[in-house]
Amino acid sequence: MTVSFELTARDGAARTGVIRTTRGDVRTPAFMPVGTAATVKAMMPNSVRQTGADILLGNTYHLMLRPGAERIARLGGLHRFMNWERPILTDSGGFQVMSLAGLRKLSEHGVTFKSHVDGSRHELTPERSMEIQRLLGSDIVMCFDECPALPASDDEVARAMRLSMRWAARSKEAFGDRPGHALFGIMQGGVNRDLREESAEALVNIGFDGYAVGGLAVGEGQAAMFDVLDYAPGFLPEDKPRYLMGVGKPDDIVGAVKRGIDMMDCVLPSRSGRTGQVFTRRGQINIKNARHQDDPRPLDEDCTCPACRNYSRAYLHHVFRSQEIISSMLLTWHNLHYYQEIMEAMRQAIAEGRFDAWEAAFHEMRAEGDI
Ligand code: PRF
Ligand code: ZN
Repeated sequence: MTVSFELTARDGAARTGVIRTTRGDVRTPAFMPVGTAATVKAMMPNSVRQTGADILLGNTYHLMLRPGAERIARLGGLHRFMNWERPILTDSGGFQVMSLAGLRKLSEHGVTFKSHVDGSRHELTPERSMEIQRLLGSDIVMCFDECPALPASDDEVARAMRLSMRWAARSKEAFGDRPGHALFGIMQGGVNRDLREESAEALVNIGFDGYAVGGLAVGEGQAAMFDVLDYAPGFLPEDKPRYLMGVGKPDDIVGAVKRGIDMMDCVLPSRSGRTGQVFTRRGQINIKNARHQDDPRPLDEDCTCPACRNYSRAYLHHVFRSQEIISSMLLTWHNLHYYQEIMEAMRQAIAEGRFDAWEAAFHEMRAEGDI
């Protein structure tokens, strides 16, 4: 069996459908919680599933450094290692090397770098990234690419994009033929329309099971990102999933889906859960704020997550201030639950042809303030 994608409805540029994998279906548009170090921090896997997640994201970079891809393979692969039997998509490592590792050296061959864990030296190439993602047992493998931080000159963005396209060809060659596993290409090209088009054409010529829009949410701002998303998804095949990497806030996600994106991932709901930032239908709450200390209300009256069903803002404020572990657990659960609720609402709205009305209500609810 192969990985397949079935589109079931469209509404404007927005789409809904399902990616079928040997480990289960992924309903799109999909939000993928981030499980960088073989755990979605502060959450048990069955709890992540209860929030409505169909698929998790794992990271080549972190897992190759600790505990090591060969070790995970010996222990039965990443799914078994972390006790998540559903689909896993793994990022290829280049982006994390550029944002986390020390002393990097980039060449045509790949990138050498110093581990942020213990300072040891490592190399990642398209070939080694494919090997690591195979050892992990990833269901959706990402090409090895280079993502420049913005702002960058057109020359720099073009150089990184063309290198990424040569690496995409090497990734495909090294990936080989692996029934049941998918390989996604990654478009680069910054905020330059011509470069985005050139990148899409190069990827489509190589041929992938899905296509990511990389190189966004790296400092350009939401307006510039939406400008790119107004045309970039249109350069990609209609019948393959489109994945916007590393995005974003709730309104980024809604704007991306409106423009034809099918999948996203972001650390924001889980990381914010640990820093006391809470996302709700009515906007953001910082639970650390003293105004919550006597508040008997839940975070969101209508939310059905355990944090909202069982606890007051006063309690959540108290355990956050006391640095109790349950604070991270409850706030992460709420944030992931809220993100998945947005995804489900969008899937239904698209299926019923009322995405614009849903989007207007989404923005109106947040504009009312007073949360
Ligand atoms: N490439 C890869 N991973 C990524 C990105 C990218 O461009 C981004 C950009 N937002 C996040 N994660 N491989
Ligand atoms: Zn909640």
